[in-house]
Amino acid sequence: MRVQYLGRKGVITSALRVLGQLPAEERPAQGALANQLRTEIGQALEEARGALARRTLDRRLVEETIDITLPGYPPTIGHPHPLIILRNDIEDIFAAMGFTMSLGPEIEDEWHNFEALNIPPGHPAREMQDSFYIDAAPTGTGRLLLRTQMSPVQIRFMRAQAGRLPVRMVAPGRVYRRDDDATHSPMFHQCEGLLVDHGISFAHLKGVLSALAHRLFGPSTRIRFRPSYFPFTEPSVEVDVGCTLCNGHGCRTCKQSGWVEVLGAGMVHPRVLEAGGYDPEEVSGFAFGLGIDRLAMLRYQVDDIRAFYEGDMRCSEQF
Ligand code: 2U9
Repeated sequence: MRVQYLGRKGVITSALRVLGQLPAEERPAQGALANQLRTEIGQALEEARGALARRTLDRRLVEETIDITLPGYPPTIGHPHPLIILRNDIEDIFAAMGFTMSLGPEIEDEWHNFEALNIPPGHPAREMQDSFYIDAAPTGTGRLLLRTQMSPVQIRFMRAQAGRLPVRMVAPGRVYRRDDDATHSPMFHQCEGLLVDHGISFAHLKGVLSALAHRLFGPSTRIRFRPSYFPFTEPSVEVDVGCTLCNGHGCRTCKQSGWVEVLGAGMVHPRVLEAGGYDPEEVSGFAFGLGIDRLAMLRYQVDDIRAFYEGDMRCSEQF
């Protein structure tokens, strides 16, 4: 409308331009009229422009209102790691059976990590290829290393108990070995347990480990014991559970056998009891060790241990 009336070829502009062609006596009146029209149209246009601008602003204010009463986006707060979920479950099961928890140091000495466990100098498990030794001056109890198992924690616990009975404890935690592939990580998790008292027999061991398997994998889970060897237990067994994935029919996880190995265990070796400050003529005990990572792979059907160590939230959030 501005162009139509006030533009260079607009109605008012043209009227002003032809003033000169009018008779002289008409010019002042027509000129005044045209100027008045130009002013009024100009004002009307300004008003309309202002009204449009206000309307646009009003509409934007309505459309772009932020409703502060709506719930916000929840912040990302992380998720328990599957290994920690399983470790907590194991801790709860043993706590319910009266076991105390003990953690111990991750940096150990050779005496607690090997010698006290009946693994003498020269034993292949002590080789540099298997263990992470620390570049520091040896202590009175041997070189320092990252613990390769949770057993030294139990030696420390027994010695702190100073002969008191019963010794009934579990030690869950990180252990370190020079291994790195789809089923081995240089740092992994174990839970070991120990019960020492008068008259402890292999039957007690079977009862406690059956209870563990039933609570972890369900009451119909079967377990079986196979003879084995560990320096710190005699006799020693490896413990299998009926494969929970195929119900014992055979699958990839159990290598078609229907059974998967989940634990090692045995009656504490007399020399190990002695190293802990207990008299093997007076008391006996059983011990066991399980790999938490391996158990988690089985429980959650994860076939590469590295999935647990990549720190990808999309992995943890599934459990
Ligand atoms: C003391 C006495 C005895 C702990 C034991 C095992 C058997 C065992 C392995 C399971 C899978 C380690 O992670 S793994 O490779 N452990 O088979 N551990 S008996 O025996 C002890 C410990 C402490 C004082």
